[in-house]
Amino acid sequence: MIHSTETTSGSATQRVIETEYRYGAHNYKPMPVVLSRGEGVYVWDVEGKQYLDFLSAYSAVSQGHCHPRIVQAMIEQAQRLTLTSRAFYNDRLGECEKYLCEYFGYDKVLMMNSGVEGGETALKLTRKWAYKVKGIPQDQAKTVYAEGNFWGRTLAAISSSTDPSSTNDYGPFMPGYEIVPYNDLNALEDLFRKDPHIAGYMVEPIQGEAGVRVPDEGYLKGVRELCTRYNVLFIADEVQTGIGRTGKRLACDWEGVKPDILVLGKALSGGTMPVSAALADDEIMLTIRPGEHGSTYGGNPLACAVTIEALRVVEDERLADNAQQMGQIFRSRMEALQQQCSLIEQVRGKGLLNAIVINDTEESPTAMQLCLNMMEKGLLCKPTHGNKIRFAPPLVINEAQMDQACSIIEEAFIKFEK
Ligand code: IF1
Repeated sequence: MIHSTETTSGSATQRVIETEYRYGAHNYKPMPVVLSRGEGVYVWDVEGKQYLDFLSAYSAVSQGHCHPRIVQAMIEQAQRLTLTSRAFYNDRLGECEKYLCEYFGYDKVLMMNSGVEGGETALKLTRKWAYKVKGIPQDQAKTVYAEGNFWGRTLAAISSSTDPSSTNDYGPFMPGYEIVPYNDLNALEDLFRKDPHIAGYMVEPIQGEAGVRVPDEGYLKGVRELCTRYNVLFIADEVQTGIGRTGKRLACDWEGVKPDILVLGKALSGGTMPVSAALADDEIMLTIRPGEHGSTYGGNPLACAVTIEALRVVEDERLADNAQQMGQIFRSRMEALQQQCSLIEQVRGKGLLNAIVINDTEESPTAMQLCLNMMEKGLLCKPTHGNKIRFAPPLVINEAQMDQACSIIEEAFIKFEK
């Protein structure tokens, strides 16, 4: 039932956990900490204890908690106009669309809210394009996904999932899907060659949920080449990897490739509200005409104001470069730790999207025990798939903070090893 550890015996924490447990659906099992404030890389719990946040709300809070410039943009816009729907124009959307298109290098953008809606938009665009441009017969279009993919929780998204905990008892699923092993260009080409009805391949440049799986160098370039050769759309899900997280503006920039459809979310709003976007050039984007797709909140003026400021912060504070540098420090410290710690099977990641794979089964409680221990020492993270721990702090982290974090992680591993 409810986790109880030394750190949660405090009554404020326990009360909140019990209320959630009583009144909230049990669709999550959070770490036993109740947060009430955040600033930069730090968060504080209801008991007043300070932590380094090494999850960043699954990479959404890249600009740091409550970034003053983003919060200010949010307040100013909130006092002026928050929502018009798309029945009317608002005076912020066009400006934000222009900024996004110029920033990422596409003709057009379609703004939505959650990341999964960005992915859904990409998929709908792909199907429209399949029928109107590629000439696939009606209802025959197929889309391909990588094994271990994660793009959200809707039925369209889980229909591509290979993780039973996402799909169990949710069927029937979306037709027209194919699964291909990740990081396997030959398998992808076999699929493309066999099936002329394939319209798109949606892929994460680094698989987040799968435990930060980094493909071989050249994979994204290979995907780009195959997609071009077989006239298949390359859809990059950069909801988690985008906007500086991996040390470049986009993870695709590491291999200098441009996807046909780019999906963004999470850090697009600096963790203040759900904002997502699908970007593409006209040949693709203009296949959707008025009335054929949308959302009440998509492209709302509040989201637009926040998005522009969130991206400006990434530029002005050179957060991608910082992610690259801090990530290098992190991985070299953890690789050194691995030398003296048989518990660590692998250290992997790029920029500030990293994971440690524990040398144990997925059922083992080791990773959770390590995370609880780090939590006690003032660092927050969470296991994924049982034996992997993801480390993804806000990109604003500085060297002293990274040093402190690495020390906490090292202590936890060394203590456990003994
Ligand atoms: C949950 C993990 C991360 C994503 C990619 C789209 C979406 C996500 C690459 C959808 C969302 C989340 C959602 C969150 C847990 C989480 C996650 F733990 F599953 F593995 F980040 F790594 N594409 N990722 O990672 O975005 O609709 O949620 O805004 O509990 O579902 P969303």
